[in-house]
Amino acid sequence: MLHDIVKQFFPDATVASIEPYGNGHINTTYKLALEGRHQQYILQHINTQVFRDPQSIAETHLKLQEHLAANGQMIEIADLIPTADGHPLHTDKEGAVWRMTSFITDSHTIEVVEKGWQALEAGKAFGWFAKACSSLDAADFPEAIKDFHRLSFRIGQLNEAIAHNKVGRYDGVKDVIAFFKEREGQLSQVEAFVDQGQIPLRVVHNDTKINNLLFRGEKAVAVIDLDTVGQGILYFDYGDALRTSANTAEEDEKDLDKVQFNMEAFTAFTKGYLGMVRPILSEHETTYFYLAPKLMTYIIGIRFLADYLNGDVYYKTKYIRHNIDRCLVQAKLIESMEQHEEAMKEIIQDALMEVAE
Ligand code: ADP
Ligand code: GN1
Ligand code: MG
Repeated sequence: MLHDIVKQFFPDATVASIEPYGNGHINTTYKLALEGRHQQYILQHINTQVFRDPQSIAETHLKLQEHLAANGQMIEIADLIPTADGHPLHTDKEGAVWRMTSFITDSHTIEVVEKGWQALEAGKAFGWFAKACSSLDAADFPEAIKDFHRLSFRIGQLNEAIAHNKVGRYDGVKDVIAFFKEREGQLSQVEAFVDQGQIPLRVVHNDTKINNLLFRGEKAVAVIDLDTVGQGILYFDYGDALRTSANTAEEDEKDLDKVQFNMEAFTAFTKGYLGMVRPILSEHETTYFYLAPKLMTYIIGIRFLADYLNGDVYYKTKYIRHNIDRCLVQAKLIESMEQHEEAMKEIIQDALMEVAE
């Protein structure tokens, strides 16, 4: 079956190997090797429950490819490989949608940042991506998923999940819900600030977790998982990247004692990121940078919680409590960030001064 899909893209090639690959939570990903070719490929079954308009994400990919190639490309993105008859995606007889991209040669992902250089490289790479996209018009890049990082929308989804209590898990997570409810007010300020137009809408990545970045040796070389690229604000990318890059443990670590917000990684990432984006920042845009990691960790935390309450219908899970384990890690990270809030503000200020000098 997978071989038939490959034929749509490479009719004359013979498959040498095709294996499930990576740790994505949304699409189904395979690494593909063809006989007689050094170049390898990534074949993905697109999750069309999540991405309702796959053609538009393919168009975004092609627009980005063109734009970044014209921007002295420091960081790569994978090439979208069309089908043999020239379509950017293949839809099979069952209606499943498939995408082929080039495998970034000799690359690997990191799940947990263990060294300062990894965080610095990640900051520079995502910062470069933001800067390179800053000349694009956000109006040409609608969100792939509406209100993807809108806090009030995500809170609404959580409230619905609580009200329906579809699979009877509510009683077991009342304390976790209370933890998130206590913090709603403070974080809502950021959304109001955005709605008042105080900070610009840009073209951003919208899913900058650390395993959406590829390393080769000690260099970050490619930004991947471009499905969510579209309108958003820099806080989304800076915050979501730190949620994972400055977590001392895995996103689903069961031993919460191992989960801390890693200030060394935070500092290195911040220097790398702000060093890149400083020239494009507008007057008010720096105001809430320090809250961005907490905002994004909160948003993803309540999305895991809502999915747990809904019976695990959105994220891929490996066992029954997987989503709640992920959620508890986000809560622990938020507590740890709160302890470091003043230091985070100072480090951001210092990084901004450093690059301004
Ligand atoms: P998902 O949306 O499910 O997260 P991704 O596009 O992030 O899917 O792909 C899942 C994983 O596959 C990535 O974390 C990475 O390990 C690997 N991967 C994806 N695209 C490439 C690529 N072009 N080159 C090398 N590895 C890739
Ligand atoms: C999903 O696709 P992936 O695994 O890189 C999700 C992100 C979440 C992340 C949490 C389209 O990212 O928003 O932050 O899981 N992507 C989508 O790990 O929902
Ligand atoms: Mg991914």
